[in-house]
Amino acid sequence: MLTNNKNVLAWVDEMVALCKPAKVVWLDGSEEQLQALREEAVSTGEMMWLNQEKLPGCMYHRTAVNDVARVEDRTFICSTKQEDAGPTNNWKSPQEMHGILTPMYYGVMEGKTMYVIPYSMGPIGSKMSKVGIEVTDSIYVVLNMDIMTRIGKRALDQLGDESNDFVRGLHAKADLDDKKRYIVHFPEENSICSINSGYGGNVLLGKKCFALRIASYQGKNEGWMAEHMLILGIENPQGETKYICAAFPSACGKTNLAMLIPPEIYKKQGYKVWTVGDDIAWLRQGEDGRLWAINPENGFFGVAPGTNEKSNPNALHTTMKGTIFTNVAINNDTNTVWWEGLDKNPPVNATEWKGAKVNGPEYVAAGNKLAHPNSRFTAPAKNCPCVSPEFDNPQGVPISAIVFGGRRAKTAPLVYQSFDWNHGTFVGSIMASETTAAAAGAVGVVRRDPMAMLPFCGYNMGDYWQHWLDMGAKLGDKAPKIFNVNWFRTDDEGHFIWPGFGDNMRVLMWILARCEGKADAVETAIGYEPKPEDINIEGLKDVTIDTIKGLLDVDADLWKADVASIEEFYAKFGSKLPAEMKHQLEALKARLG
Ligand code: GTP
Ligand code: SPV
Ligand code: MN
Repeated sequence: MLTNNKNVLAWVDEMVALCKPAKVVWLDGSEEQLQALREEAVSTGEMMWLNQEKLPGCMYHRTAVNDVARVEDRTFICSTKQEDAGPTNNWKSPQEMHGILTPMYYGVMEGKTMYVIPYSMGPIGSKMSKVGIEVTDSIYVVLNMDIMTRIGKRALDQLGDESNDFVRGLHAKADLDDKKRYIVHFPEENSICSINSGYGGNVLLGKKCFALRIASYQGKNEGWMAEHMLILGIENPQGETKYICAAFPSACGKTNLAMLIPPEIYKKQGYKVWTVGDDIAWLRQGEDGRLWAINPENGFFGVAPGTNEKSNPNALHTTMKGTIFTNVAINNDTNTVWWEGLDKNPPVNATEWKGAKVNGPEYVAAGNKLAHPNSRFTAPAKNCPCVSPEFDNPQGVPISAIVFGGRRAKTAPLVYQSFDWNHGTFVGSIMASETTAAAAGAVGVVRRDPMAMLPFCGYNMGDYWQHWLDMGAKLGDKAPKIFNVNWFRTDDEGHFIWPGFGDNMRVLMWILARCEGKADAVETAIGYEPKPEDINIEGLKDVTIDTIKGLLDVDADLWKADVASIEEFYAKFGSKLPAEMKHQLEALKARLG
């Protein structure tokens, strides 16, 4: 027995009685147990070993073809009152939803093994960490949770023998029937139910389900924040490190920014970049009054396509051992992996992500993709060449700046700073971005995605904005400064104008200079912008000061059109829209003239 905690034991008994597995296995976190599970998954064909010389410890998994991304239309927040889920979430009453789910789970694990995974979100021993238990019938889930969280006895020890403060997660693959797929959160019951999926964000219940949807609700009640944010540190030549959090929607560049390689001009001066997190931040006011962040995760569940030696060498190196690849393509000559954007040489002897053997170059030339656009790697954070020395620090790191951003072909400029925290909250609330392959549905459609939390806020988004305002009031003059960036402006031919990736550091340097009161700004209708000459373009080939001027241009007509769409969006929240947000919108309108 791994624990004497009666609450845990009683809940697991209840799950066993419901799902009726043939066998129950508790994950203790030992390497022997995990290795035996890897071998078992290989023996059943659920997973495959990759080339163990080139990619030691790395494995491959293919999901069902209908099960490759998060499913927002099948995701529910089941609070007692519908208004507590709000207009941006699907809702059913807990009673009705349990009525739907319970029969689906009844006997769902007959003849199978139930794995009980105790895990900690956040470093063991941190006051900011929280424990969850996930039960699942999938070894793939177990092995991913082992990389993404801190699993095993240490998590149960952290919980202790008495506490009932753990998030209950029930996952069953069932038939992988997408019509019966449900990703359901009961914030008031501290529980999550997932069924009929085997894809990451739907089934690794510590991640989006707990660390964002349930945790955002807990954060509102307990006075802290759970955000869809990367955390990175920039160390200056004097050895001082400043930390930035950034919220971008799914597949909009968090992993890439978190692991960026400084451009030569900064590298040679001695600047370094450290990765604390690439997807989720939990933020709390520290004793010193500042805002401190931990990364609740222990690994990276990153987008594979587009990752290469030039765009993100740190991510690439992170995936070279102990990594699980999902839905990428296989090079059958070497038993290694390939995806669009890795290099220009698709393998000739390839297996595409759905499992068909194809001639890679011909297949790609015919307009097909070898890897699924949302194919991913699950890699241990400790592999990352630039993982922060503070990664496991139970105190977290102090945050100087919060950055919002999305994919916008026009409207949003390269960077601007909010006038203050409340205006910054407004800036976050009006974020809009083109949809990506990270969620099922159309790609490239602009939608409002406040704080990059549209699919992840576990309660009414209006209350969430109020919580942001309340946090700002608490932080006072110690609050981080808030900025907005856009790496994705395009020219008339649809090409990205800004080089992005490592060169994004040039923008972060202006942001940090602003935080330290060392850079000037120009006041515009939407916020403070850099003087074009304050974005360092030294060493950039195709970028001139005029390019920067263009990237910073604020088109009043586009913004007026945006205001109309913001008004429409805000109207959905009725009386839940904080008065302050209305004032902010009116003030923007006035400034636009
Ligand atoms: P999730 O894990 O889904 O939350 O995504 P993420 O925000 O971590 O996105 P990620 O860093 O994996 O980037 C997704 C895609 O955006 C990749 O295809 C990248 O190549 C592309 N991308 C990232 N940064 C930039 C950038 O600065 N410029 C351009 N043009 N593309 C970028
Ligand atoms: C995202 O979609 O924002 C992700 C991947 O980070 S998933 O875990 O699938 O949600
Ligand atoms: Mn994400």
